[in-house]
Amino acid sequence: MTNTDSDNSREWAEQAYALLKKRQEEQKQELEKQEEQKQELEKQEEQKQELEKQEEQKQELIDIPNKENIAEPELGEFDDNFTWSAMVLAAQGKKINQISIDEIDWLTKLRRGLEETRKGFVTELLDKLGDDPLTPESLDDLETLLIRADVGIDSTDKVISALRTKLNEEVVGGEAGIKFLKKELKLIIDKPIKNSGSDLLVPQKGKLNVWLLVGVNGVGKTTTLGKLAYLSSKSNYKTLIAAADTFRAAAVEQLKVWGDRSNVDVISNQSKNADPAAVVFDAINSAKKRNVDLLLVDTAGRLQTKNNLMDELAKIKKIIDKKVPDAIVESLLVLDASQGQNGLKQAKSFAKSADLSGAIITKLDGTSRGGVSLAISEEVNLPIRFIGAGEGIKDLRPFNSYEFVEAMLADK
Ligand SMILES: Nc1nc2c(ncn2[C@@H]2O[C@H](COP(=O)(O)OP(=O)(O)OP(=O)(O)O)[C@@H](O)[C@H]2O)c(=O)[nH]1
Ligand SMILES: [Mg+2]
Repeated sequence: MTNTDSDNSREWAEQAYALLKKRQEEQKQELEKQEEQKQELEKQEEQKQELEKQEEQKQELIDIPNKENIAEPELGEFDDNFTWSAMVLAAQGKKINQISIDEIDWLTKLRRGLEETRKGFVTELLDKLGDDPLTPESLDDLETLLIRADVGIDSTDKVISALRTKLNEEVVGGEAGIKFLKKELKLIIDKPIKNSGSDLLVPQKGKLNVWLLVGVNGVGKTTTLGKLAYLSSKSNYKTLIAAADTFRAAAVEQLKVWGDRSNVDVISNQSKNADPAAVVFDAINSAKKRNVDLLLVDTAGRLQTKNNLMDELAKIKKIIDKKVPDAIVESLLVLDASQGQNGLKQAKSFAKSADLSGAIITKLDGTSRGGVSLAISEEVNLPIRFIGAGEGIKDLRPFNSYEFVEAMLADK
């Protein structure tokens, strides 16, 4: 190789190097550009999700029924609903001058709410029975209908065998059959209530009562708590709310709306990932200072980590036991009636680990599965304490088994 050759090849190599370097530089820049674009896209996606979340939360707040629900209901028509409701009240010993529009309004709602349950059940049963006495075949039909209404196998067995025994002893007409059925269903629902020692759940005066509302997400815990705050403060119990669902960002706002409506304060901790037990700790301090009768605790239906809901509840309970050992604590499982058998499953699993003292059945309006209340009583042995039939602040009442069974089996 001559010198010139070597000079040339050096020059060539330099050029090649420069070219490769440039290409590599360009590739690097291209990669950086792609990375930037990717990050920009990710950012946009995050912003979009954040906006969607905000919109969802806003929607939830909008979904909370407005204040007009607190207005006194107006007396409706003198119709079938009124007559039925008045008769149900009269049958319980109410005098004419003791009946309020509120009560009529509620019973009308309850009866309407259970219409779907009734339709697939009593109406069909009455059609089948006609005016004829009950036969073993009609008992088979009844069995199917009860199971279909989510009354549960155990309750159904109990009722059917009681009817069968009666049928062996005497002739039972259609109307008498329904009457007997109502009595049997009421017995099933009343058993855990009687066992609990108190027919009606009310806060005990002179003590701090703490009611924890527990249950899976979306069943109506927060809404029920809002309605309970209203009932309680209207009944002159000094009431306070603890916002111990620290998972859902909108939960505190949702509670504050309910609190405002019933003039009940909400104790919360707005910081991200606040500890629910710490919120309860603060709330108990406030409750003691203010001489509160009833502290209502909203809990999460789902958590950010996989740690168990039950562990979280246990932690909350521990705090209560430690800080106010003489408090009267109620753990009330909230169940969505429209979930039927799934609700029963939830009740069984919560009952196993969460030391429940009662159940609240919500969303009885517009479901065909009100019968699940019987399964809860019979199979989980939980006293039903309140029922909800609507999204308004007044759409929750203490549970009354007579009214419930009458509404479930109302025959017109
Ligand atoms: N129709 C009807 N809707 C109800 C009733 N109770 C609650 N809801 C509605 O059910 C939805 C969920 O209620 P929430 O009270 O937020 O349920 P939650 O159990 O607190 O839900 P999480 O906090 O997500 O676990 C809301 O849209 C409520 O308005 C009821 O009795 N009837
Ligand atoms: Mg909630």
